[in-house]
Amino acid sequence: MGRFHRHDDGTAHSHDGGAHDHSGYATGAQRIQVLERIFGENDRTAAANRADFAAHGVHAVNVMSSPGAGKTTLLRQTLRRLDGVRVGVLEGDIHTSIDADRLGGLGAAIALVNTSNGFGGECHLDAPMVRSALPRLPLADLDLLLIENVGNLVCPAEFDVGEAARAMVYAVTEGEDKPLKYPVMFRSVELVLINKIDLLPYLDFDLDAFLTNLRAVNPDTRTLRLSARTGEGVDAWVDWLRAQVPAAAAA
Ligand SMILES: Nc1nc2c(ncn2[C@@H]2O[C@H](COP(=O)(O)OP(=O)(O)O)[C@@H](O)[C@H]2O)c(=O)[nH]1
Ligand SMILES: [Mg+2]
Repeated sequence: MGRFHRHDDGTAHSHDGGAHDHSGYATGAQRIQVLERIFGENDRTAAANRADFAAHGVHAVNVMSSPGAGKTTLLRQTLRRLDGVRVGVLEGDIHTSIDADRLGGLGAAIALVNTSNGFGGECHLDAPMVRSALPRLPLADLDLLLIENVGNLVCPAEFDVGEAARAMVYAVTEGEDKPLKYPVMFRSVELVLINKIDLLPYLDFDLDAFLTNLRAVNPDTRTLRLSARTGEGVDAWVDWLRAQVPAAAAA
């Protein structure tokens, strides 16, 4: 199902595009029915996930980015700082356990979802994949669930997995133009973590131009600047997380 994409207007298309369609669905009407079924199933399962998170008092945050922007590095820094908060990590990875292994030993319950296991090597997590991992997480004993999505600036934005909030990591090495090129992703998040600021002296990244592009597609999103490498600015992100977990904030 990763081939299909939903647009903001509710329509959808496949990766292949109209000219070379290998989907096997001959007519537009038949195709739209299939897409409606796929997204309908996803949204129903997302609602079930959301209900389970709420029932257990778990605040779920979907963390997205392109590959290599620094999600796992930031989550390592985050887990070290979240004392007093009972944290779980749902690690989405196409094939390996590399990231799940990197996050071990820091006090968080971790559940790995390989999207290639029976899911076809998907470029994103969807709600059924997240649901499949819930039995492996001690939801009753968690305050916060950090979901590391598969690295991709397109597909993850289009699948509700039942999260309460969405954040994305954006590395300054990715240039200023990506909000304009991938508006669905940038529009879908309430927080953009501008990462790798330790590299700014070596780059020609124009932060003001990036922020202008970001505002053009999402005027409401918050931004924080940080370096998951040096730890600079990470506390503000951790404060943002704590503020969303009332029990932990009070502790
Ligand atoms: N210089 C620098 N490198 C970083 C920073 N954050 C992550 N990296 C590096 O970027 C690469 C990809 O990071 P990773 O956390 O695996 O990204 P992910 O694919 O989004 O999970 C690794 O080599 C990290 O060490 C940062 O703030 N500054
Ligand atoms: Mg990672």
